[in-house]
Amino acid sequence: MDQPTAAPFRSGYVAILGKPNAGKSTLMNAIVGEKIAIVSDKPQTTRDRIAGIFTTTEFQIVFLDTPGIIVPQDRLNESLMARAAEALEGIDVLYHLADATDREPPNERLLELLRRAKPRARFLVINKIDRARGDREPIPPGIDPTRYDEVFFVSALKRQGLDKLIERTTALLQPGPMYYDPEQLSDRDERFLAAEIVREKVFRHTGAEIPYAVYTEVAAFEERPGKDFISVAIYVERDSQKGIIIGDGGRTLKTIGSEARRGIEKLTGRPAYLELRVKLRKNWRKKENELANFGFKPPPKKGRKKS
Ligand SMILES: Nc1nc2c(ncn2[C@@H]2O[C@H](COP(=O)(O)OP(=O)(O)OP(=O)(O)O)[C@@H](O)[C@H]2O)c(=O)[nH]1
Ligand SMILES: [Mg+2]
Repeated sequence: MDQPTAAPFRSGYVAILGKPNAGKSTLMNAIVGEKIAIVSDKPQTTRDRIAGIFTTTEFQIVFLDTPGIIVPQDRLNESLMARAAEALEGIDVLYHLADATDREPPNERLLELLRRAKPRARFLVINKIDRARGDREPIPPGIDPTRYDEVFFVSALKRQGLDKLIERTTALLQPGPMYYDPEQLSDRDERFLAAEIVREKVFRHTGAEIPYAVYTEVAAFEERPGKDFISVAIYVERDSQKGIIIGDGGRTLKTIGSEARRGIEKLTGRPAYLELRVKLRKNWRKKENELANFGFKPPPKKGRKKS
């Protein structure tokens, strides 16, 4: 029987916001203890708001990983910034994640979002301290630590400083419901995550503009006895990009495929057969209807009053 004195269950939302490549997805994965969000050494890897869920018997924290904030130059990026902004609504704690080795101040759009967010607490989380030089303060220029409720120095990669960060976050949670099943680690399903895993391998095995020209989508995901059958379409915007992804004698695509299959099997815990098809969607990043087909909504119009 429950002890009458037991503390109530507590829960809350934490958004992780910062520049591209700061390590937001790495941090979320490290806390949740599972690879939820894809990670790469190239900026602008994350394209969506993705929840990672951390549950114990006493509390549940829903972490929201977001696309890295830039001053957008095209429609796709406008849409990504809108997705990041949406993640800030109704949050309890905001982590501003900054890279200890960054020598540039935050950009205008990041400052604007930091101003606009109304969390109950703001944490400045300085990441990659494993790479910071000992002879200088590892806080990037243009960031004033006194504007935050607390400051943390962590390494998401080496899992340093995370216990204290979680402890302080937990202390701020209020009594609340269990939003997700305790076994659930993400708000995204296996289909979404499988397409993301393929995109991560494209990021890893191609260079220059190719990663940004790619969109991946699951065409089939069938749980079969013995082996799941999964088919993923890799869309590119120019015909020449097809050849680069396929590679000499199909070598690049083969590597992408076998690494992605292993990643998907790790995620689902079931053996899988993975089929990849490279397809052309001419200039999809420049076309409003193609962007909409891929789920990238136009950003909300500015200056319009809410009815
Ligand atoms: N040395 C070091 N590298 C890190 C650390 N955290 C992340 N990285 C690396 O930084 C790169 C970017 O990591 P991501 O987690 O993809 O960064 P992100 O902020 O999610 O990037 P976007 O999704 O593009 O906004 C990857 O190569 C990571 O391995 C850290 O604590 N130390
Ligand atoms: Mg990311």
